[in-house]
Amino acid sequence: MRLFVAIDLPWELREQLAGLAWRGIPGARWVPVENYHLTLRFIGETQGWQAEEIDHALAALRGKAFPLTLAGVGTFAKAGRATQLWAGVERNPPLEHLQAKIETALQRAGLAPERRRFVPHVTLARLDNAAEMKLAGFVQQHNLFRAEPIAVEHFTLFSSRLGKEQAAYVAEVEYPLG
Ligand code: 3AM
Repeated sequence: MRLFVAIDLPWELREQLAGLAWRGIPGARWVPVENYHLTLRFIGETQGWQAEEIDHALAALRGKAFPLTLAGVGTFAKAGRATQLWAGVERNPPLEHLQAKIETALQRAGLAPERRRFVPHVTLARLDNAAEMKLAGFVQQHNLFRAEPIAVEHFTLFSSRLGKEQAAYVAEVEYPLG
């Protein structure tokens, strides 16, 4: 099973994000509204027994509910090429704290440490050779985007099945935050 841990987003917020999707960027593959999420930790392929240990570790974690606000848009690039267009997250120490707790729990469950710095975001589109000018225009246009705050009251272990067009995500387990 291919797994990741993420924050599931309420429908109202998803619809607001979908409102940002814009046809004017050739090379952008927009994420469908049902797939929007905020990744806390990518896990990857796991065996059944390991998935169980991961579930136990996450279930044992005690975290607090907190508010979260999506704001701004940006891009990630690899080797000078933009690969992802995303909506950002306002500075959020409780979110970082939760992410760190999840990282610790998963390492205890036997996963290798995540080397990449946590940059909270919601991917809006994946990019294949998208024109820089169009991306810059998009970022400029939506720079002031700011959603209503949401209450994060659980986090979710998702499985992901890679499809031809888009991945299909299934919420496997929800872990409540107190
Ligand atoms: O939340 P986003 O969309 O940024 O790109 C994948 C997605 O990120 C990422 O995990 C999230 C849920 O699928 N992902 C996929 N393969 C990955 C890998 N090998 C990966 N992240 C790190 N390493």
